[in-house]
Amino acid sequence: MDEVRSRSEGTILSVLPERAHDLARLRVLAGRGDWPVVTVVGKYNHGKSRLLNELIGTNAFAVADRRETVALSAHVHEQVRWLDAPGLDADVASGDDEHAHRAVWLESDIRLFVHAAKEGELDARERALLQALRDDGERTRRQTLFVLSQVDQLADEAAQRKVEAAIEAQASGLAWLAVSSTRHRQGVDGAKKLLLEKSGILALKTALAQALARVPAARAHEAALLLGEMRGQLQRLCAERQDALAGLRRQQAQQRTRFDQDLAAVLSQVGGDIQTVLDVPGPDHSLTPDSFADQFKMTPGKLERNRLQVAYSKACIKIGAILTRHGAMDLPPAQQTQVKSLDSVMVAVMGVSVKYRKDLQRLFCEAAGRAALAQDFTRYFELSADRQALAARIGQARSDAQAAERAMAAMAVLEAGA
Ligand SMILES: Nc1nc2c(ncn2[C@@H]2O[C@H](COP(=O)(O)OP(=O)(O)OP(=O)(O)O)[C@@H](O)[C@H]2O)c(=O)[nH]1
Ligand SMILES: [Mg+2]
Repeated sequence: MDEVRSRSEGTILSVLPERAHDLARLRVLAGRGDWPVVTVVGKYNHGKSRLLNELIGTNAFAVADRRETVALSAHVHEQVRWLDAPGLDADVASGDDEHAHRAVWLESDIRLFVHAAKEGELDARERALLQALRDDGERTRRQTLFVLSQVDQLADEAAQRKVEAAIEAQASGLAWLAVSSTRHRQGVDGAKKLLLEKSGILALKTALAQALARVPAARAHEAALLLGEMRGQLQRLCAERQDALAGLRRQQAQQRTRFDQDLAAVLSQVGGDIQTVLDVPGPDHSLTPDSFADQFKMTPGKLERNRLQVAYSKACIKIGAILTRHGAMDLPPAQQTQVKSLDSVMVAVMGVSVKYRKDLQRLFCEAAGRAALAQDFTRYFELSADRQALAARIGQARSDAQAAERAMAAMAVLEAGA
């Protein structure tokens, strides 16, 4: 099943590359049996790891007075997967932010946004991230709890109110939970109820329990949302690509119809013209060969051959005009020769030699001759650069449309596994 899913993801990804993250998230969501995931997010040294330790009651995560957490570490406790993530900022090259990003955006159901009270206001980066998380919450129903940490480091309650007011001004309507891990630890160790309460950890646990209860519904909502968005996007894409393909095919057919009509018209016209030239009474002098003595004289034979040559040239010019109009004058590259003047479709089809009456008759005035000409010219028309380019575009459009259809079919696999 997993292999089928991977293949389906790849098929969709090839068409919707911008959905890579959503596909990865859907894969996480499809791990139905998995515990809800709670992660921490915030700047380094703001007390994230220690907060998690207090929440689960063991020192599962490393705590230090310096940049400590550098990779993701997870600990399952009471049917929740707690995920410790590195702090944001500092060393961009280290890849810590990538871990944090993965925890926040890919793995977690609930985010604890941790900000140390002694730092005062949120900095620009924290504000942007908090806003992104709140926006995401609106959309996906993934929850973020804002935790003001290390409040014991402030002088008094008034100082705490001041910080809270400053943050409230930065992020209106934000609900926060003020906590002190230190107080909580002291409260637990000394069994001091008042300190425990003042630590804010109990209130945070209560808020977390409520948030955890909402996770199954939130996950269902998020999966349906992402799948629905992708299906809609693919539906539009399939329709667009089918339209594009149909449009190109229509263009191809219209071009061909116009060419066929123009060619049939010109062949019938030149057939008539030539028939008139051939329909002169009397002997066919064109067949009388000239003697050496006639070299510089105008003979009936020469006159007749000239007349035929002119009629033939006129026919070629008329046909040539149609070929030019339809972009079919030049030979396909494979057929081109050293002699550029011979590299034309006219020459390839008609040849260079002067025609005699019977040749002209056969070529232009008999149905079979005209059909043969039409067939030859049409073949070169289809081989012309523009027609070949259009055929290539149609091939590409067809495979694009097929890729979108395949992605649509692959959606069903993901939907079945959601
Ligand atoms: N006074 C006081 N100090 C705290 C509190 N919480 C954490 N600290 C201290 O702050 C320092 C940093 O704590 P960590 O939990 O390691 O901080 P972090 O946010 O995980 O840091 P990184 O992993 O580097 O991102 C440690 O020395 C902690 O003991 C608190 O509530 N009060
Ligand atoms: Mg840490």
